[in-house]
Amino acid sequence: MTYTTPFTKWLELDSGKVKDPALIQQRHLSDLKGLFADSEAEAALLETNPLVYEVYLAYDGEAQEGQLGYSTTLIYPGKVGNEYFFTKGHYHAKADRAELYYCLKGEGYLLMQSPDGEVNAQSMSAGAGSYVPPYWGHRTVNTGQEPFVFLAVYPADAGYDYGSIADKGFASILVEKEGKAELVTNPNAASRS
Ligand code: S6P
Ligand code: ZN
Repeated sequence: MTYTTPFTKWLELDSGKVKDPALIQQRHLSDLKGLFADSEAEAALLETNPLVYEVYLAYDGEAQEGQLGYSTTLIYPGKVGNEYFFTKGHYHAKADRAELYYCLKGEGYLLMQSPDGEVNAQSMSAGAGSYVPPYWGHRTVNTGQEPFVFLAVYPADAGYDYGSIADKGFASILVEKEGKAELVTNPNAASRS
């Protein structure tokens, strides 16, 4: 038996970034193509192709059962049409793996969807510790004016299943209406299923 040596990674509270990350992943709008409801607004914004979010991986737990992975995600403020910037969203490849999100900065929502289509949206701001139960697909959405930053802690063998959300989207989306975030039915979700 070999034991993993304990360690500490620093999460910089001002920036939301991890010091000495194992990996930085950047997602521009082109990486999310087809996911926003307003395809004309999406095409127009693709000309400047803004950075939508970044993931700072602290540790991947070598994808081993029993280990934990953890990372921070920074979603920048912005919208495509009236729909707020979001992460791609995924189910876990090992679907029964749960996850914990802890908000460090900004404001947004953790949008979840069960395999039978039930939608749940948790409002998050600094201090919120929101739980993603086993089997629920999850996406985060920045509904504020500043970066929305959270720590994610998850079983290292959870993995990612992006396929069904990329194909069908979430049943609900978060849009700005009269200056406020509102959860509405995704006009494209039904036509894609
Ligand atoms: C991993 C966890 C997060 C996301 C990150 C980006 O299980 O849920 O670290 O990977 O927020 O989202 P996405 O949907 O692009 O992986
Ligand atoms: Zn996850």
